[in-house]
This record gives sequence, C-alpha cells and structure tokens, in this order.
Amino acid sequence: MAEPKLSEVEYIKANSDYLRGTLAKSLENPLTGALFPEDTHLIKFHGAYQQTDRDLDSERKAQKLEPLYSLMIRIRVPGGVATPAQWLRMDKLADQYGNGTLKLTTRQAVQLHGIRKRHLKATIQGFNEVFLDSLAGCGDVNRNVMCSPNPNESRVHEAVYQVSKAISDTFTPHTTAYYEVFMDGQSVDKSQPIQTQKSATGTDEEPVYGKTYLPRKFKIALAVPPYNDTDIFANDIGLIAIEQNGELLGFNVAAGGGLGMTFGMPETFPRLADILGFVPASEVLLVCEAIITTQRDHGNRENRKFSRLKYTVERMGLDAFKAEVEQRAGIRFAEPLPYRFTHSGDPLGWVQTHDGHYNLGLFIEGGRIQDNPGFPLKTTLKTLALVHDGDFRLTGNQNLVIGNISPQKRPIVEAILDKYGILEATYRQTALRQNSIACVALNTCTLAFAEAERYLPSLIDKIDTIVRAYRLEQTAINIRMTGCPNGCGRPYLGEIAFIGRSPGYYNMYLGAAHNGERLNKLYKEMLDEAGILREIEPVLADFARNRQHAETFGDFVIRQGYVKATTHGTNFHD
Ligand code: SRM
Ligand code: SF4
Repeated sequence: MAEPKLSEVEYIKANSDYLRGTLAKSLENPLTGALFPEDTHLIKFHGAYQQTDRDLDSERKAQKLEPLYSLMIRIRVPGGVATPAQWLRMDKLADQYGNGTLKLTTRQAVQLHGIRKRHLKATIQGFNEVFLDSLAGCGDVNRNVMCSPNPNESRVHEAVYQVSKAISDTFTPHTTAYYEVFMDGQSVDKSQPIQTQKSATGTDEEPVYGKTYLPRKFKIALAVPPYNDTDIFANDIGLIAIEQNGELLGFNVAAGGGLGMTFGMPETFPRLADILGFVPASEVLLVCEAIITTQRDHGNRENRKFSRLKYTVERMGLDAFKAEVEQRAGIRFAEPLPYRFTHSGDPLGWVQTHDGHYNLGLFIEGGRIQDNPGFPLKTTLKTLALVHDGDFRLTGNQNLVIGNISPQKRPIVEAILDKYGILEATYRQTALRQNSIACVALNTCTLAFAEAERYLPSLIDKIDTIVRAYRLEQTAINIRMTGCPNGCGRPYLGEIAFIGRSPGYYNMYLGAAHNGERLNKLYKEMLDEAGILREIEPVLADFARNRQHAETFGDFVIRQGYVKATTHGTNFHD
C-alpha cells in the first residue's frame, strides 16, 4: 500500500535543518518586504507571522504595489509574569519598530504588530536584553504555558506557577537556529553559553520533538480552582491543581481540548479536554511528556485540519489513549480528585495576596494597550512601570494585573492610575463588558472574515443599553467575538458568542457554561448588527425576568430551550 502523502509543512520542517530553512537569506533579501514562501512556515516556530495591512491590500494592488508586508511577533511570557523592566522594553520596541501598540493575548503573551522585516532582528535582540524571547511563540511545538495569573494569592498559586515554568522550560525546543538567525549566535542571557543539545556531529538535537517536531501546535494550561481563568479545557493538556491543607498535592490531568473548526466541515469541531485522572505533582512532567510524544507519534501529519491532539484522542479512543500515556510515562492515573470551578473570568480590582501585598486587576478592552484621546493607557502603564517594584501579569482573558504591590506603594499606584481614570474605567464597565474577549481579526490577521477587536466594543455599547434596561449590569456573562471559526478568542466557550462569517455578518452561539466546562451551540446564522440586537434583546429580557437564583446566562438559555446543551465536541454541530 502506498504511504500516505504528508502535508507540505512536514517536508518543510524535515528539510529545514532544525528550523533554519533559508530564513537568514529571507531576512537579508532587499527586493521585497516578504519572506520566501517556505520560510513563512518556519518563522512561526520562532514566534513571528508574516502579515499584510489588510486595510491597504486593495489600494496597493490597484497601484501595482506588493502588499504592505510586516511581521507580528509573539513574545513568550511563561505564566504571564513580566517585570517592569520587561514591560518598559516591550513598550519601547512597540514604538520604535511596531505600530505603537501592545496586544495582550488570550494566552498570556504579548504581541507586537507591524514590524518591518528589516527591523525584526533588532526587535528580537531588544527584548532578548531583558531576558524575553519568542522561540516557540507559535509553530508545531508546545506554546506559551498558561497559568492562573495570581501566583501570590496563596502558596498553592505560587507552587503551580513554578510547575508551569518547569513545563515551559522542559518543552521549549532545543534548536539553536533561533539564536543563530536572529541573535548573531548570542543566547538569551548573553553571559551564558547557548542552551544547546548538539550531538557529537555538531548538529542540533530535539530529544522530545525529533526532526519534524509535532504534527500541529500544542497548548498547555494550569488552573487553580475555583478560578478557571486559563480556560484549561480548551487546551491539549489542562492541569487542574488539587490542594490539601494549603499545599499543592498534584493535578487532575485533562487532555484533548482544542477549539478550531472550519465552516461547512462538520467533521471539524471544537472539543473540550477529557480528564484522564489524578497524578501527584512529582509526576506531572512525565505525564506531559508522554502525552506530547503520543501526539508526536500518532497525530495526523497528512491533513493539518485533523492534526490536533483532539482528533488523535477521538481516533484512538479515550481508553486506548490513556493506556498509551500511562505506559509511556510508567505511571497509573488515580481517580480524579474533587474540584469545583466557579468562573473563567478574572478577578478585577484589588486582591490581597497571602504575604500582605496587593494585586490590581485592570480590564483591558480587546487586550490592546494604546493611547487614545483622553485615555492614555499605554503612557500611564509606562509611568507606572518606572516606579513599580512588583510585576505585570497578563491574564488569559486579555487583561492585566499589576502584581505584588507593597502596602507602601499602593497609594502611589492609585495616584498614577487615577490621574487619567484608568482604574475607574475598569469599575465603570458593565460586568458583561468586563467579561468580553475579542480576537485580533482585521486588519492584521490573514485569516479573518470579519472584524472582532475593532468592532466588539461598539456592539457592546448597544447591548449594554439593553443590559441596563433590564438591570443586568452587575451580572457577569461571558461574551466573545472572533473574526473566523479558528477560535482565538475562545468563542465556543462564550455564553454569548459571535463568529465572523463575512464582513459585517456573524453566527451567534449561546449556552456555554460560565465556568468553561461546556461548549455553546449555534443559535442563529448570518446576522448583521440589527439582527444581533433583534435576537439578543428578548433572550436577555427573559433572563432578567425568569432566571432562577444565581442561575448563569449559559445555563438559563439551555433550561429555557433556546439551544440544546453541547455535551461533547462530537455533538457540537447537532
Ligand atoms: Fe490563534 C491562528 C491570533 C489564541 C486557534 N491566531 C492565529 C493567527 C496567528 C492567524 C494566522 O495563522 O495567520 C492569529 C494572528 C492574528 C494577529 O494579527 O495577531 C491568531 N490566537 C491569536 C491571538 C493573538 C488572539 C487574541 O486576540 O488574543 C491569541 C494568541 C495566543 C498566544 O499568545 O499564543 C490566539 N488561537 C488562540 C486560541 C485560544 C487559546 O489558545 O486559548 C485558539 C483556540 C484554541 C486552540 O488552539 O484550539 C486559537 N489560532 C487558532 C487557530 C485554529 C487552530 C486549530 O486547531 O484549528 C489558528 C489557525 C491555524 O492554526 O491554522 C490560529
Ligand atoms: Fe484571526 Fe480567526 Fe484567530 Fe480571529 S479567530 S485572530 S480572525 S485566526
């Protein structure tokens, strides 16, 4: 029988000499702002994507110019914790080489957009100086590891954060190509030799990934109940921390989550991770490695639409998958231990930590840090970073926590934020807006069918009018919008969600669980703004009148029969 044909990307990886390809030549080529086509795949492993300014595409085409190419670069911030010096450097690089904004992502990373090819090395070297890198920001490897962004809230949070860092370090690719191509052979810490696993023949080695890495992207998140603020069930691996007497005991391990799907292809679907069982903290790295290598060896390398772990689990069957993981890790999963998630949003405002310091959660609309007239968010945060001696924590909901503020510094932080109403802006919002997520979409995302980040705020202005009319302004409802069905704003976990079909038109989904434990379901198709408002108003009115005590919106729409509950990814389309 003929061998199945591998996808094009598999050949590109195999022939890339551990992700080098012709990237060095691509960057030097002065004739175009673009990279050579094969390098556009490889550069993702180094944390960058080639994009165009889509607002200008047709105008430039008419002028017979090539599209305005630039690169988006995703800076990896494991667990989402950055120092003030790192914040200041990202802020500066955004102005110097990017489009003057920072984008906080749904995976606790920071993206810079609009970087010209000729400035890419200087940008990477710029954040390298403060010990940040973008290696494995994207690509067929383990990505930024997410962790509840309040590590100082209790000793368990801190221990979980340390586990997330260990996972991130263990599964970062070992290739030296990143340092060779972008940093003239320097390591992240210039005083240290490059962390390398070169073999006796002097070539790179990837002990976990091998030469062709994984079949597709791979994501890991950790959460500390009752917060599911990293949406762990949307991940290839989700780790639920279990504590006993204030100490970290271990994790319930979930596997096989992933959200992307393609319109018109019901065999693609969002899927939540299944819990395999409990392991003590000492075994968690072994188990992660066993899951990653099972995916490496059993994942689909022919068709990238079916390459994610969720399809591997479906194909193998959950029991066979679990047995394979146990055998590879040399462990047995115990029965999962009890836990309870209450919500997937962020605690906003002041939170006292276990050591008497404070964390301050700020709502950042669409995760975009920029200066707007009357609302100089970027400049204010820069001013704060100059005096703040704690840290900056990125949340999985695109928000920002000013972390580890000492009681002495609290009035100074308050004064800086008060000057331009930045903190008040968080408190002023309806709970609906505070629980909103929009993916980037236009004008940079090459895959967007419709607006998201640039549109959701004005749509919420209108929905807020309804929310206020029915006295629901204090009721937290997760609302999410994306410009296509890939799921970057985790729309399938929105109690209300809009997914772009074409410019100005969205499918509307209802009924995800408020705590991230149930997917939603399609309610109406191809709605424009008038259609959205027409459809949402009676449902919100009904909710205001007929909800039971403390019932969440997602549960209510199912009880009232607006949509059927999705109980598994495989019945998402039913
Ligand atoms: Fe995503 C591709 C932005 C989180 C599923 N995602 C993209 C690209 C790179 C478009 C592309 O391939 O050319 C987008 C770049 C837009 C831009 O201009 O910046 C993009 N994804 C984002 C971010 C920035 C959205 C945001 O507004 O915050 C998030 C960056 C996270 C990070 O820091 O690493 C982001 N993407 C997600 C998530 C949510 C999550 O991981 O919790 C998902 C759904 C979960 C999942 O992976 O299943 C997600 N992105 C995708 C997919 C669909 C994957 C699939 O299995 O089908 C694509 C397309 C692809 O991979 O082919 C994609
Ligand atoms: Fe782009 Fe689609 Fe992801 Fe939004 S969901 S950032 S439109 S790929």
